[in-house]
Amino acid sequence: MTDAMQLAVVGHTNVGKTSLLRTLTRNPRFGEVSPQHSTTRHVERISLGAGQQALLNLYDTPGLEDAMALLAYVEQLAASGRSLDGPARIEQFLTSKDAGGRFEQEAKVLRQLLKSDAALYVIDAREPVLAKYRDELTLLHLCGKPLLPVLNFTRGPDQQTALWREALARIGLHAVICFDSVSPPEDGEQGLYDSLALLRQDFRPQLLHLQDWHRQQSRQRQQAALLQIAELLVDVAAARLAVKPEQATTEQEHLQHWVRQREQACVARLLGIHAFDDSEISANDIPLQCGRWSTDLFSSEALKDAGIKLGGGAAAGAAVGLGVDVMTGGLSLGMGTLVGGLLGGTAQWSRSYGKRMLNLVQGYEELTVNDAILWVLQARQLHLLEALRKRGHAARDSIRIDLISSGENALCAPLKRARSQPSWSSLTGTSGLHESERSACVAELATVLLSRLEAARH
Ligand SMILES: Nc1nc2c(ncn2[C@@H]2O[C@H](COP(=O)(O)OP(=O)(O)OP(=O)(O)O)[C@@H](O)[C@H]2O)c(=O)[nH]1
Ligand SMILES: [Mg+2]
Repeated sequence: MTDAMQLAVVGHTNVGKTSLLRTLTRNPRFGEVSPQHSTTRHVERISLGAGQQALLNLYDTPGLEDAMALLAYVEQLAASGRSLDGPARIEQFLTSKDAGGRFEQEAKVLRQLLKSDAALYVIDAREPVLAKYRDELTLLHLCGKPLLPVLNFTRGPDQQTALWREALARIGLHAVICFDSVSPPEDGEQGLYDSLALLRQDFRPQLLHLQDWHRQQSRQRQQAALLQIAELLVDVAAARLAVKPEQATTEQEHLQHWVRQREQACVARLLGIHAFDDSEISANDIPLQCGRWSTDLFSSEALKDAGIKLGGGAAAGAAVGLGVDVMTGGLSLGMGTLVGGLLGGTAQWSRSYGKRMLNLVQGYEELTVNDAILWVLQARQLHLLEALRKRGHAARDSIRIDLISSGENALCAPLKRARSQPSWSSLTGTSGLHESERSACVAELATVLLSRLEAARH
């Protein structure tokens, strides 16, 4: 078994060290994050690895506050004795009285760095390159460990990335990573591990392994999420309630309520798959509120958000607040077809349609969820999936979703198939929930959804 790489995360106070660790480990509950200075008071470890094997141990450290004073102190200690190299000077400081006193926080950082294989030096890229940061870097350099500067807060308008790159290059730090912990770049982790592997070739196998593991995890998350969305859509497309005309209004509300809850369950599962906690999202406004959509599914806003034009047909029906199609024997199918069907259908045909035909003949109406609503559900869930994929686990604001037109509004083949299988819906049937044709339909739909996602990404 190979040894895990030990990586310290260091830097000035309040630059986002703990936030970076939350994003790198996809753990929104790691450590404490706040806008106050000196939030992290102790070194804390968190590991990344494939299965049981830790490949990378990351160490969160307290923020450096007064590097200027500490550097002067270290220089003064060195001047009073024999000449020592950098790490020996830091060791000398760590055994001094002040390492347990006024420089206690700084001592924790330097002690951890001496024990580590390398460090990420986190920078708030909105800050100018001040003397205090140069002193921090001089002190950290004394430990003799490779430093990889990570520019955080790079998504804002007032960042000084170019100035930082220039200043870092002047002290020999040429490999610099831009990694905003709230909106990390696509493949940001891969770039970070590539740079670390250049700084520490001896840990290259662990870092390559970690990259593979990350890619695999990301594929698994996507597949699990697409299957959840496909389950939702099949469940809703297949739902079919047979009601007496006088119960139609109440049952319509019942159907809408069930669909809303079913959508919420899918949102919760997508958040879970991506390790986001819905209580963490309580500060959200638009469009997710406390993990719930703020726009009602059965509203014209939801249709517009999903890029559905409010023309005629299904979309217009959904827009006036129904979202439910009502089918009656006389309206949707000729009586002759119905009766002929009942008499002459095959066993398979009778199972799918026989009961429905009987319902219609016996004066029942059938309620189904409108095509436009299915389309809104699909668009909302796919957009949510994309937003979650790009969201850092340090993010504390609302989940923002860029709703774009989803192209054609026609139902794909697996959904059309689900339409005629009421027993596939958890609302109206239980008998068909575990049928292999249903599972095949869900899997096929997940593949269609993946191709739609990939087309939208390009
Ligand atoms: N917008 C934005 N905010 C961030 C980012 N990174 C951190 N923050 C915020 O900055 C503040 C400080 O973040 P922390 O992660 O606590 O910083 P730290 O470096 O660990 O701070 P100390 O432990 O006090 O040294 C928090 O309010 C974070 O939410 C970022 O990339 N973008
Ligand atoms: Mg911290």
